[in-house]
Amino acid sequence: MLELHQFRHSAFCLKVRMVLQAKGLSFRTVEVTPGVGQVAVFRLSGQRQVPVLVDGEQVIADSSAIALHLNRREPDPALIPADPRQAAQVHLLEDWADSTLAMAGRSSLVQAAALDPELRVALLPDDLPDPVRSVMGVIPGGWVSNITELVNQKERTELLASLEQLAASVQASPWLVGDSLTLADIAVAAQLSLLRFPSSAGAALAGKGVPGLSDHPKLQPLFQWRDQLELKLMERTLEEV
Ligand SMILES: N[C@@H](CCC(=O)N[C@@H](CS)C(=O)NCC(=O)O)C(=O)O
Repeated sequence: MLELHQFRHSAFCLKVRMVLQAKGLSFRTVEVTPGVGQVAVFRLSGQRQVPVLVDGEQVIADSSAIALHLNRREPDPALIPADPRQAAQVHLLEDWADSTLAMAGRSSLVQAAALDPELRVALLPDDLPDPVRSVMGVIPGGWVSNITELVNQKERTELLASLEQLAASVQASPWLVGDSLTLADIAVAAQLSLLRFPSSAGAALAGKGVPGLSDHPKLQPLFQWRDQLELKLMERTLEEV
């Protein structure tokens, strides 16, 4: 059985779960505790970040490397198009999602959580005892340890412009590249979870996110596209069971 070592609310881990679902592969998740739990991740994979996939004897770190591994292991449906032009577009979009979108999404979410105790508590791991959760909720701005985490206005404007382009694209076609699901759709949809959590994030977080973006009228088609994609992938998993 495939084993995914993850943080539940990490967008990179969501990306891998979506690839596994698209391929109809069953897997089990191992929840890693941030900090202490990463020592075991290091022993397992030689580095401390999640996601890490264990496939029999093979241990693979990094969501892009895992996606490529799974695409080779289970070629159907192909998440990377055979056509080299489309394959290049998928690669570039995935790279944009994993770098620019991931960074802007993360800093926007940290900033939103610093201002909103309820969001802060909802982001904590489920297994924390209640007294700890309530203390974490009231520490004012305790989340923002570093001023570089704060998004500046220019970054926010550029992020919004890119997201508006994507919203227009998904209104024209549900697939960002070509005419079927690719890794580009999955990588973008996964990172959007930081801006507005999908229903798979659980009741405490679903629909919550970064004010000004999660509720931006021009971005609603994009979040609806993401929700539809998540539903399609969940149905695919149920069909396989
Ligand atoms: N390039 C990596 C990024 C993975 C990543 O940033 N993982 C974060 C969680 S979202 C992590 O493990 N952070 C803990 C740390 O850096 O110590 C990928 O695509 O998998």
